[in-house]
Amino acid sequence: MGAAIRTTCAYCGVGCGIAATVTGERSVTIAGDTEHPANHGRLCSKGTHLGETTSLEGRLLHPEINGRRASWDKALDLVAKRFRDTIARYGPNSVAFYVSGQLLTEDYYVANKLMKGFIGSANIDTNSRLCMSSAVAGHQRAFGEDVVPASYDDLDETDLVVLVGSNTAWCHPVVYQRIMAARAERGAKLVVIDPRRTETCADADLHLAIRPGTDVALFNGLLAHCRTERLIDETYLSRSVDVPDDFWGKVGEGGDLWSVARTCDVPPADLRRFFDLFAANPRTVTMFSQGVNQSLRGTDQVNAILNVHLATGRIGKPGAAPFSITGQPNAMGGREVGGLASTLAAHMDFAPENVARVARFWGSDRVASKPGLKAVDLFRSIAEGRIKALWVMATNPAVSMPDAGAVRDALAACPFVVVSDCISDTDTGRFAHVKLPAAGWGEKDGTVTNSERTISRQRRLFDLPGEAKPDWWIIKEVGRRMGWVGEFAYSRPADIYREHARLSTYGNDGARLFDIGHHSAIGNADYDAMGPLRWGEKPFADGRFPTPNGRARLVPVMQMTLAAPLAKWPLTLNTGRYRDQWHSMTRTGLSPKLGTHRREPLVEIHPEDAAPRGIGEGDLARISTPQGESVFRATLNTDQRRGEIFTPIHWTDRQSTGGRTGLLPRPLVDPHSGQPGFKSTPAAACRVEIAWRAFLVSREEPGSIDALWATRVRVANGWLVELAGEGDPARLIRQLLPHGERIEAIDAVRGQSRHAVVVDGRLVAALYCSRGDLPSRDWLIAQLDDAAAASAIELLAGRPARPAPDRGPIVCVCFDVGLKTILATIAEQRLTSVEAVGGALSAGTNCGSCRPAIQRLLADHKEAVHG
Ligand SMILES: Nc1nc2c(c(=O)[nH]1)N[C@H]1C(S)=C(S)[C@@H](COP(=O)(O)OP(=O)(O)OC[C@H]3O[C@@H](n4cnc5c(=O)[nH]c(N)nc54)[C@H](O)[C@@H]3O)O[C@H]1N2
Ligand SMILES: Nc1nc2c(c(=O)[nH]1)N[C@H]1C(S)=C(S)[C@@H](COP(=O)(O)OP(=O)(O)OC[C@H]3O[C@@H](n4cnc5c(=O)[nH]c(N)nc54)[C@H](O)[C@@H]3O)O[C@H]1N2
Ligand code: SF4
Ligand SMILES: [Mo]
Repeated sequence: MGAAIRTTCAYCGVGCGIAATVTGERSVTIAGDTEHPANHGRLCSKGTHLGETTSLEGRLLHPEINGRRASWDKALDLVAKRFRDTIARYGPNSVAFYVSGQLLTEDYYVANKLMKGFIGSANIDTNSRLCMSSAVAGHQRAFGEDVVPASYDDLDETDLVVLVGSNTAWCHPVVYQRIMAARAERGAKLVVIDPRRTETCADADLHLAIRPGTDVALFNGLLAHCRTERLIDETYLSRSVDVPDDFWGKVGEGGDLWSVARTCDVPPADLRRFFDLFAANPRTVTMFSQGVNQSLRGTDQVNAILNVHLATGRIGKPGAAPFSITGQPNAMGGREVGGLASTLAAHMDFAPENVARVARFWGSDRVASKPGLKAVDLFRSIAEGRIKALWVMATNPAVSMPDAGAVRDALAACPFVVVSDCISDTDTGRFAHVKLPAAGWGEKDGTVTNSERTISRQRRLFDLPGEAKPDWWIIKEVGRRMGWVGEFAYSRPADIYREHARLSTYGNDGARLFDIGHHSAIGNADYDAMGPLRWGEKPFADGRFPTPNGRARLVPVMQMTLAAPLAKWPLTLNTGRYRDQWHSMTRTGLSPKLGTHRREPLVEIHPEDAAPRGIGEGDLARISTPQGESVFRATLNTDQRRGEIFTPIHWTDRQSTGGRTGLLPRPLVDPHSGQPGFKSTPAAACRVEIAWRAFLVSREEPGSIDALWATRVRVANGWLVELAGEGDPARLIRQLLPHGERIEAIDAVRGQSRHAVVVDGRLVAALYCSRGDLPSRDWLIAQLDDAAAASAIELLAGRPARPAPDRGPIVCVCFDVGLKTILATIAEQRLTSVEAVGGALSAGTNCGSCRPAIQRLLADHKEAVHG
């Protein structure tokens, strides 16, 4: 066992530092890096369980051409040739790259340079278009440059945190823990603005469950209130901010408290409380993410927030800032290299002087001179046959693009599709002519930049498996084979990082804040040893902004009138994330621990919307939109607003039959940023009539399942598949059960059957099918353990002869503590704090991701007891 290697978490934009100790060929123990400024040693459930995802299960280990293994030489030559030929025949805009905030900065830089610098097209867009392009566009409009003027330190110094459209407790858990610490230590206040009551609201002072899409009205209302209350910082405005002539007239319209409350559909007293909290606490951090960005008016919503901060001078000061928090581990690094189709490179746009500068720097006379196609338009162009060769890297657009069905059609129609991924069978990979095996987390080496502009190293822990190669290597090899040998002569990530640093400072006489010129000549050893480093220490602290006149701008934005619901599509579909899964589950889906938090994709629906549709708790519901339909298990709760439903984005074709969200959202985008409005799609819901339901517990992962509904997650020693269908399940059951000794009980009259398959005394699979209830899954899953020794009678009963108490769904995945256990202990021991629950059960004392859930259980209990 070697010394711990310092690296950065694979997942979210918090960018936590990890101390990883390699313990075997593909095994590693993970601890938080106590010296990393992003987390000071903390990790959430996903980071904590990274060690469960480093096996080679499901990995793509060799290049493939048309599904057959091929050598790297053949595959790279083919990619270079097809791109070259397509460009020769149809011009540079007939090809495209679709890349990702999950590439390292070095990978991203090379991809951007190849497309914009040498192919000569800006048709390189990234999944960050779906994620934060509205924040980028909002920053550019207000500040002149895409700079996030906040850092996590601000959370330690602020008196008020406003979370807008952000389920921080689940999606940025370590930042959430930092907010909790600020509350405990300094009494900082917390306001959450989200149409849903999420776990992030568990410990909030105030939750405003606004009508979706009314954030502009809310923040314009707040601004008008600030004006009435004389909270506008006139000195700051006159020194640092341009205010358009008609600004106050425009944003003040409809600004009285009652009409804002009506538009946002919140109690006026709650709104008043928010305004008062804002007035009382000049040190305010407003943190926002997808509830703001993923909207047809995302950019305006961003500017509505920025306006309030600029007008009250709450920016560039300790504890006061608007804070767009990034999603992916290197979303920010992608913005720095300029990987969006709408930017050129190193925070430069396509102004002629920038194009000339970058052309000089890269030594190319073909640098793209205008923006390329943004993601939704890019896939539409593929469908229309205008783009004829596409290279997808580190993203799964067949799942994550809006109207994913149409995206699949486009991929199927595209004459040449290359997919670089570490996983062999992804929904997008199924459309690839060439698949290239990329190095994954723990194998690659380079840098990422997190939400607060801190650049950290990801370091290699394992040897490259099979023939996998780092993305930067793959891209530069294609560049060289397309004819640009000297321009892509990198032999290590440090070579690329130095060039990236030089470009950031090249001809940059302070015009761009992004400048890491001090790393232009960093040596290989220093790069290897590099610690975390934040660029732009305190942006805008001097009241100067990177615009031509040095002043920021207030942008007059207006609340758009919301369309009335359509008769055929009376509901609004909101989509988002689960705490313990990451996007299309290619990696978190490998972890049994992470599989315990949510085992199925659920549709959350208000009881009063469910009742008239005959949908009950646990029923299957079909959600349809004009784009497509999918099936989810219904869960009824009043955390949802009436008229709104919520589904998770994680399950794919690979993981399910039927339970996919990606097919549903409409492909409409924000006019400024091109970001899709994923959070509100007109939808309908109905109950699905099923003849039977079943579940399968199995050591081996089953192949694709031909049932009405089947969704799977990883469990300890195997898989759990939930199934439901019409007609007679007998044939499907035969297909799903592996060979071995069968123990069976079939009750045809009651429509029940139970099957267990045993090989050498070990349970290899169990399938329970019924018209009604099914036994608990947990005990059966535990029987996959080699040490388990259940009798045939117990296996058929689906429970032990002397049953242990039912723990309920697992809340704390680190210590396997169930909901029912926690509730019982709270009641028995009269516990009143998360700490006390931790003391009694250990729950919440490791990674802390479940602390908001425990908080919520305590609150529910208190309500139940005190009425
Ligand atoms: N566990 C986990 N963590 C992740 C990820 C993951 O896949 N899993 N992905 C990472 C990535 S890439 C990203 S981008 C982030 C996303 O992080 P978040 O933005 O926190 O996550 P989401 O669940 O997409 O949506 C946030 C909230 O926006 C709310 N919302 C919907 N409509 C509106 C509206 O009109 N106004 C307001 N104010 N709110 C609205 C939704 O109800 C939802 O609760 O998470 C990152 N972290
Ligand atoms: N309905 C709806 N849709 C959404 C969203 C939503 O809220 N609602 N959110 C959107 C947002 S914010 C985002 S960020 C996207 C995310 O959507 P995607 O980017 O499609 O999601 P991932 O599953 O993370 O895809 C990453 C892929 O890269 C692979 N990979 C991992 N590491 C590497 C590597 O180092 N190299 C290579 N070459 N491959 C690698 C993984 O195996 C995986 O297949 O989804 C968007 N789509
Ligand atoms: S908050 Fe969790 S997922 Fe995000 S970087 Fe930290 S450990 Fe990783
Ligand atoms: Mo994202």
